[in-house]
Amino acid sequence: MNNNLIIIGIGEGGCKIVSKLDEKYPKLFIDTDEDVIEKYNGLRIGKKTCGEYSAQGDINIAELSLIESKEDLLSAIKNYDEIILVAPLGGGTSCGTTKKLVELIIETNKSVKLFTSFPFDFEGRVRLLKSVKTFDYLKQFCDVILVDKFDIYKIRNRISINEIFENQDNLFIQEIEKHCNK
Ligand SMILES: Nc1nc2c(ncn2[C@@H]2O[C@H](COP(=O)(O)OP(=O)(O)OP(=O)(O)O)[C@@H](O)[C@H]2O)c(=O)[nH]1
Ligand SMILES: [Mg+2]
Repeated sequence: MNNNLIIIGIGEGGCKIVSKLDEKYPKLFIDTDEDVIEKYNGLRIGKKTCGEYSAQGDINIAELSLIESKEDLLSAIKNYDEIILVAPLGGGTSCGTTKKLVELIIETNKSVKLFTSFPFDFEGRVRLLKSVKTFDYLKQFCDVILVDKFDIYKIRNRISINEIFENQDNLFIQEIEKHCNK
């Protein structure tokens, strides 16, 4: 493991996954959503841009939020030279903030890798379209590790959405651990 590595969860899904990773990793939780930030003791971005709300699915709002909080982010990552981002795509924050954060990190000449996933079919086409556009953009600029989607058809019994995401979290954790233990 690189001693100068930090793992950053972006958006609600990303923060939840990172919260489950081993405590030995330095971590940062970022979101536009005040409740999520309170839960994970993270950094709320875009206070002025979002007001009392979060980006609520809006990629542009999430991009502006990161721009608003650029200095806070730069200061949070200044002592690290390898940045691992964890952001399942589909949300406003996970797409918009990740785009702008990758651009920002590249400007600092630090190394950046993104662990991500596409939304499940049951989440609908709007989320999928946002994710595909964001994915295509991001892979031009950084290493993107696309975590396989948990195969819900493998399970014979009925499974709740929470259980699906718990399984998906485990797939993320395995991939991230594999990378960090190299
Ligand atoms: N692995 C995992 N993925 C999740 C979880 N919750 C949501 N996701 C995935 O993450 C994508 C983005 O959802 P969120 O993280 O809630 O979105 P957000 O980034 O907070 O975006 P906004 O709320 O729109 O600002 C979804 O489309 C899901 O595919 C979770 O608990 N675990
Ligand atoms: Mg959210």
